[in-house]
Amino acid sequence: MALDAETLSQLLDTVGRFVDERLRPSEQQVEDDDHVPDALIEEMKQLGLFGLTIPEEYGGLGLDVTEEVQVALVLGRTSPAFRSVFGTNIGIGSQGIVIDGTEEQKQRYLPGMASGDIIGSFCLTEPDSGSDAAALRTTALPNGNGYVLNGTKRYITNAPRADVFTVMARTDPDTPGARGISAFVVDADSPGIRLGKPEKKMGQKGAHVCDVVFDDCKIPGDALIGGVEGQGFKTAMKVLDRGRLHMGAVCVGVARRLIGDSLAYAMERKQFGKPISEFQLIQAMLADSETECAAAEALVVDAARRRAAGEPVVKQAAMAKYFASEMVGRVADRAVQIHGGAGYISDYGVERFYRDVRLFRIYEGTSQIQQLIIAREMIKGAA
Ligand code: COS
Repeated sequence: MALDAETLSQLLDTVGRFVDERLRPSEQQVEDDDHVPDALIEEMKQLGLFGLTIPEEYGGLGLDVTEEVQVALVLGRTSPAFRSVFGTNIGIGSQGIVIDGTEEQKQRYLPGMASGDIIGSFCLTEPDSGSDAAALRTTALPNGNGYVLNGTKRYITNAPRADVFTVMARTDPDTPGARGISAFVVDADSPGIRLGKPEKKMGQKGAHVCDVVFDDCKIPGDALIGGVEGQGFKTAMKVLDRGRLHMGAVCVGVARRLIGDSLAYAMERKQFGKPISEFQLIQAMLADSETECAAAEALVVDAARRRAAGEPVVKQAAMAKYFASEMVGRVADRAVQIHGGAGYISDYGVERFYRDVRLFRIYEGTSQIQQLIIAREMIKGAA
């Protein structure tokens, strides 16, 4: 644990107040403008949200994964787009450097990421390689003392605002699959990098993704994460393991919000002369959501505790992300149903969450990839 119980409780209170008093009132505005106001981003910086998981010696709070999960549960109480502002800095955009970077790379990038002055982003997915991450085709071929990058990365979260990318690329085109892949930390202003235009998305308005195109982009040799070639796929997988626990916690947080909104609505809305919460068919939906949410939380918290204790949690992280993201999809669907016609109208915000949570079953590994990982770990364990 990085924090003592009292400090953690204060942090959770502070983040909770910020979520309830500053972020929730701006949800609809962010949806309408497709933009998170700069003033809120500044407050996120002041609160230290960009550095939650970055080690203290590099200016962050250095939360361990159990503490990170607690904060993510609180952040889930509002639109996921807010979390996305700093989500890559505390997750996939920084953890490659935290986990496998050289001391020089850590000193160069982590303090700026922790303060929010440097935005990090993670470039794994490509037009022809999503779930099959080891099939990526971007190359990083030797060039003098460095490398030259060529290829296209797709759906890259926060790329439009990024200052630095963690890029997985093939250093050895003759070695197919995972072994030929290396990870690099690449400054966004390097010559030869071009951004696509931000994609129009189903939900999570205010969070932006676009293509990142490398066209003879020359980078120095010390951009290689950890200074070792051929380790990039493993770096990406380790980053995703922690990221999946974080996402599981966010899903639980969002589900709690939707259950709270649904319960409040059901107790207030009257039909047939009484609040609809008194009807057993509504109660069944509330009860299913509450139970599934508690189960997901238990899974996430248990996986985080195991990881913090040093256990390998590849299977547990996949189970937590899989169950929690599917769970919040069902909870959001029931929330729309409980709200009835109002659930379909944007003023109530429920339809917005319904669209927002759809992504949780896709990014940082689809549900089908989580199933595959879980089963493979089971078979490996039994063999
Ligand atoms: N931690 C550390 N190392 C890992 C690992 C993990 N979680 N998962 C795999 N590895 C290692 C393996 O041990 C193996 O190493 P060796 O070659 O030394 O044995 C290597 O990485 C290759 O692993 P594997 O053979 O399992 O790779 P596969 O190509 O079969 O695929 C999956 C693995 C499907 C699990 C992977 O491609 C994946 O997670 N895909 C989804 C990608 C994703 O989440 N994308 C979302 C976009 S990024 S936001």
